[in-house]
Amino acid sequence: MRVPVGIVGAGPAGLLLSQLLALRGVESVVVEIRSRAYCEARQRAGVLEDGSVRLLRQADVATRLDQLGLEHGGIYLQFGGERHHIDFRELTGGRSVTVYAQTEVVKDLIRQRLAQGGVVEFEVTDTEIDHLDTDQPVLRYTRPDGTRCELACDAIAGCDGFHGISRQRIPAGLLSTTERGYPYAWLGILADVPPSTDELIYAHHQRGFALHSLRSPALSRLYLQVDPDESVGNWPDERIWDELAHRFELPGSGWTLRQGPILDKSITPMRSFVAAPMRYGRLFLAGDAAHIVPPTGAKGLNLAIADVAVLAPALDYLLRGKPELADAYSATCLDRVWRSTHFSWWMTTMLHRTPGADDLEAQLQLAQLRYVVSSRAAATSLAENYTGYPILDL
Ligand code: RFL
Ligand code: PHB
Repeated sequence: MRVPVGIVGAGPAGLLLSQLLALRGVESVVVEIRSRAYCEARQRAGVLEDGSVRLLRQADVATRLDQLGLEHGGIYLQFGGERHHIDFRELTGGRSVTVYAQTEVVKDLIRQRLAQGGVVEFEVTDTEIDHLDTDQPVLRYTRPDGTRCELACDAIAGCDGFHGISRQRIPAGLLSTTERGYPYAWLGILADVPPSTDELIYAHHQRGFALHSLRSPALSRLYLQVDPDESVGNWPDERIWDELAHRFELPGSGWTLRQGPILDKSITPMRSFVAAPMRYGRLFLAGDAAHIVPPTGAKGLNLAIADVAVLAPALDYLLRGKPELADAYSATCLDRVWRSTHFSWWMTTMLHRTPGADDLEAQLQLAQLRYVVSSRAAATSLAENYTGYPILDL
């Protein structure tokens, strides 16, 4: 079978690429190793930049986002027993972010692709990509019923996340990778309790970082810094709530953390990773397949969306014999990727406790935090980075 674009992975990058291509009249097939239910339930990101929201609207997948997304005009930074508001709207001339779960973005995209006759093959096995140095790369996979399929493509998009197969297909000598692991992880919970805050709280604490986020007026999402080799089994619900309450405590303020049933619990390692170039012949990498940022700056999902906003027109033109945008794809994306990599590293190292670090480090973090909340220039820099950089219009 022939298809113009084969897409590996039905995460936000692969699904949105398929949708953006469809709007340009370019057909694609998305193949995914997991089930639809699994993809729609995997708890991950929650913060969309303005540019991401605009792009999802242009892609015709924002009806629920516009109904249920919660616009947020700032964050709190908490340290040394004080909580400070950073007002994004005021600092950036009106920019904000929207809290809307990645699970919902994925549900919206899957529903729209299938309703419009798009092909998304779930629960495939043995995905292979081949003939990448020709103009006719091949995507092979096995359907759940055992049928082996082979697609002759004009281009393949590797949107299969950090652990996927696509990046591995780029010859080692042609790919440079830059990586750092951090000596901590995040224990994340989804809790059936209304948020205890009107804006996200990023808290620096001697015992480690904590983040209070949310999913809806009725659901809270919270994170705790834990050791990288920590297991969920060591964290019964009561221990999690005690630790969260301690790290968010504001003596004398009357503020308390509401507690409720924990619906989901998981531990995420933290790393910065960039692979370059994001292209080899007719294979194009997008999203986590090419780069990972620690979640502290809320950039991973937004980067995946920004990549495919560049990739869709690049592929459309490439297929019509105009390779200029495809040739510029990697460099165009890497600019934003490195800016987000720096911002995420900066937020992460400013807010987390490094095990074994000396007192100088903690004092430097506090000095930086005091600077951010007292200097308009420093606060504006944080606000500008957090709310994001412009995304290409379709
Ligand atoms: P995904 O979502 O990992 O999707 C890749 C898909 O490819 C499939 N796959 C394969 N399919 C076929 N054949 C194979 N051989 C395959 N191998 C893998 C996988 O099953 C999967 O379905 O990557 P994508 O699309 O690039 O999207 C990236 C985002 O998921 C990620 O960057 C964000 O979730 C990161 N992130 C955050 N980003 C933000 O912008 N804002 C946030 O607030 C934010 N918070 C977070 C986060 C990530 C977290 N975790 C758990 C990593 C919070 C957390 C806790
Ligand atoms: C989330 O809501 O999951 C979230 C929010 C902000 C972050 C990371 C994750 O920096």
